[in-house]
Amino acid sequence: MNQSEKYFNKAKKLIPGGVNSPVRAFRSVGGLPFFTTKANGATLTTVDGTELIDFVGTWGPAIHGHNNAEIRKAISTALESGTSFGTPNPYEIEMAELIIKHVPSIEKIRMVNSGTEATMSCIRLARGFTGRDKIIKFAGCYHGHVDSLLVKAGSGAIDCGYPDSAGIPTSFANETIVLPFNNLSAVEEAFQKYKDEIAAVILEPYMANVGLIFPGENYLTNLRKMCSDNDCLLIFDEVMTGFRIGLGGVQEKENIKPDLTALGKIIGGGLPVGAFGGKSEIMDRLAPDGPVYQAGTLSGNPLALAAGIASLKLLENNLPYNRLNAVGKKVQSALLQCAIRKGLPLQVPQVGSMFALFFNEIPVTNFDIAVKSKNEIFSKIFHSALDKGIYLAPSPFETCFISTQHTDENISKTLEVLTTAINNI
Ligand code: HOZ
Repeated sequence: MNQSEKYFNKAKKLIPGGVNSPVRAFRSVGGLPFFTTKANGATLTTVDGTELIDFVGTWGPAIHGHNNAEIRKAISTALESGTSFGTPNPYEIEMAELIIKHVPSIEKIRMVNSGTEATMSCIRLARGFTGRDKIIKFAGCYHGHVDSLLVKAGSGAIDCGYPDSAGIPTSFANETIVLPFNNLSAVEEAFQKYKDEIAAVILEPYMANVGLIFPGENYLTNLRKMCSDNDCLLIFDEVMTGFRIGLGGVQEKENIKPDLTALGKIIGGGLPVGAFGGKSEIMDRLAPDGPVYQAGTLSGNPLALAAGIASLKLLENNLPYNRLNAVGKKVQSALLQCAIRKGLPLQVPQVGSMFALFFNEIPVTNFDIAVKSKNEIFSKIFHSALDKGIYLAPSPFETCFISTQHTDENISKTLEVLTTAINNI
């Protein structure tokens, strides 16, 4: 029995399922999760001393790779002055300025501690602002473990077989209208049926918690228009895509301004940070100026914001997006060519440094099609790769991330391993 297995056996006695977040349990791909002792650059080192080229990137934040020297320095400098103040601090201004400068729709921003808090606060604010209760979400979009959004959710909720979590009161779930992604008629019908009742439409504009699924042509533009026509807010959950596919996220790339945006992951530089922001007239409805209450003891924490600011400045200064996109395209094309030669129905959706693998004959445009993918093939490839030192996201319903620290050598090795795994299917 190796060290990881020993730790996992012990963890299972102390922690539900042995993990502090279900996606870490490898339920989609089977087998046992490994324990990590060290993360550096593009690699993780397991408790058994194995070095893995990592494409999970701590589930998104690690765009600069792990243990980045600038981020570490920013945290140590902040640490000299204390760990938490519980008062306003100058980092909060710097972070707000950075986010507002780059994310086109954000005029005011509030910091929280996770993406879940960010989406939760967005929907409360939307409800408080519009005086309406219902929310439209899309099947397979995962917005963290927020009660009213944990209905037909993606990510770990699919791996574990509970896209509709237990523990959500029916009365809450009834306020959530779940629609298929990429289907505008469904949205139109919902607006007709629930006229004047819908506070907001929330979506991941690029769905990144059920593999990776893109909106069809004009889908986002039409959603924007429908929301405006129905006096309902449009909320983009850019926790995964914010600062990942460009400084301004999907909204900049697609030139759509949502009313509210939820952010997380990269803006924390590896420490727990989330944020939500949008138009001033909406954000000003938050307490203490307005009646919508939202708070947090550790919100705007100096260490977390120092890390996040360093992370955003590195992106501003180095603008790594072209190279990351080129690497993403290289991975996509190598895997597709190999699958075509082998006669396997593989799709590799990719944008910038994000990619996913669907073994599916039908183009994956929504949750229902995604979950019919041949996951047994994915699992085989995942395990063959892991055995050879490549750590892909441990589920076909997650997205893989490339970081600035993945060298050409890392990528060549990865492609060699993955193409061999595909050929051996
Ligand atoms: N959004 C992340 C996965 N898709 C969350 C990671 C987690 O649930 O631990």
